Amino acid sequence: MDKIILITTPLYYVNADPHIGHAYTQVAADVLARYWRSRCKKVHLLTGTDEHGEKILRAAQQMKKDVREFVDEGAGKFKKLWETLNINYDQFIRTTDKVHVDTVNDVLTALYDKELIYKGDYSGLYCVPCETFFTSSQAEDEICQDCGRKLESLSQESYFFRLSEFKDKLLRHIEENPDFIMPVSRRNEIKGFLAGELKDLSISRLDVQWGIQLPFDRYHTAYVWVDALINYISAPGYLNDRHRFQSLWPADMQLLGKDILKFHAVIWPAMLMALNLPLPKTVFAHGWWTSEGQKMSKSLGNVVDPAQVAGEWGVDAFRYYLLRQVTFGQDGDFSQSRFRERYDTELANELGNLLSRVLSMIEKYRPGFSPSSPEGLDVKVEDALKSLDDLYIKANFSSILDIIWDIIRAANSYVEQSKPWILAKEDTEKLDCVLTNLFRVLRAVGWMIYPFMPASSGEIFSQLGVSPSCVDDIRWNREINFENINKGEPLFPKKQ
Ligand code: ME8
Repeated sequence: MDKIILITTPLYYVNADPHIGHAYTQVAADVLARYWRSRCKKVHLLTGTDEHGEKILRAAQQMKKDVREFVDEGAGKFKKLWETLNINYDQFIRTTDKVHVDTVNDVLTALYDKELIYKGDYSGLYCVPCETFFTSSQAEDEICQDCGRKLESLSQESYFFRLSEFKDKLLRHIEENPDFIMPVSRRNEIKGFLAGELKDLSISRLDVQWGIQLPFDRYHTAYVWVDALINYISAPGYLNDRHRFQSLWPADMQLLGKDILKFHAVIWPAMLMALNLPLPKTVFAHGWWTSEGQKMSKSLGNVVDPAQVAGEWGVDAFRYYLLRQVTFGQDGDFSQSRFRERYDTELANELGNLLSRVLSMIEKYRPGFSPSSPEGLDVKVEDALKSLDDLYIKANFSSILDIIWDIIRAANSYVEQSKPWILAKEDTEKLDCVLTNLFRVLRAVGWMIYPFMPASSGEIFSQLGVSPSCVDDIRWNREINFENINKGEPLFPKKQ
């Protein structure tokens, strides 16, 4: 049975409107999925929404809405945005889906039966907005270390997962699998965390009305994080379709922000170990976006709305900016002026202009010409194609875009140096060679930008009059002809 590449995103909380941070993870996941599909691999992109817990219930109550209606609306907002941003996901799971709820019940029962869950007393602090527990010594000032808000005291009976038992096994796994946590800085962070004491995890709460009741004690509700993490196996069919599950699990790439790395690199793998399931190949924690140099917040009014930016600048330009602006793994800042700068320089002037000038010259000087045996920028293109798989495995979007733009810039310089407008008068043989090389570069660039900017890639192909279906169709020595070129509107029109 062929293993399908499984790429996952976090399940986003439905209480807030989606913003640039959510779009970031989502676009990155979509770029990876599109690339591997374009390499003829089977891919499953899993995403969804996190809908249980006190935070969601409180938000619904504040809006005076029935909680079910509230979560439906919330999930709808994410789906709508993913459609706008051209996110081609394969599955959207909601933690309120029946199959998910049944799977959580099944998993918790199994862990309880294995005596990996036991009853005890929890006394400590809890952050409702982050749905995170803290001990008094972790937060002496009773302020949440993650969001800075006031913590609530909790003292109640609770069920615990024997997380502490997995500490050594986790450390060994991290040591033996350098790609398990990426980037390296995050891996070191988790190793440091695990070097300290690892306590058992409280996995249930009394008096939470909106959530999954523990199958072995209905007075208790499952901790939302335990509930939500299980989606990664409930969605592929752990409970209801073992065959499908085996073709999908383990995940190849679990993408998330650095804020929730501990849940994914400590709690989640320990749960998988407890279930005797293989661990994901890679958990990649990307960095954090701010807006114009500040933390995004409703009160500051600086929350970046992806639909609004994409409406103003175009979906592809937004997708490009997200992965171009920041090295994946590092923090980033959204700024209108930098967006404009990249749009004008890299998209309109460098890429858009290359397409437009090359097609103008072909139309003007060599309409209908079908050249043979060209030479020129071939090495750059072929080298780039060879290096892509490895860079995509590492989610190294910046290097991929660097390589593509290096080719685009080289092609623009080649136009300047070879001066086709003079060759048209003096050396038509050389002219043919130059235009052929440029056509080949554009065909390859059109293919290489596809994962990032699918619509622009389609537009380049349509203007070139080609329709490649796999990488072999755009290789340097694949035949070309100028007969079907169809110069169209600028790819990235200049904006006022
Ligand atoms: O944590 N910069 O959901 P969430 C970069 N439900 N990425 C950001 C971001 C920012 N400013 N803000 C959000 C949850 N993100 C849980 C997850 S998974 C089983 C449960 C992205 O709605 C980033 O991927 O708070 C981050 O990890 C995620 O949204 C948090 O989404």
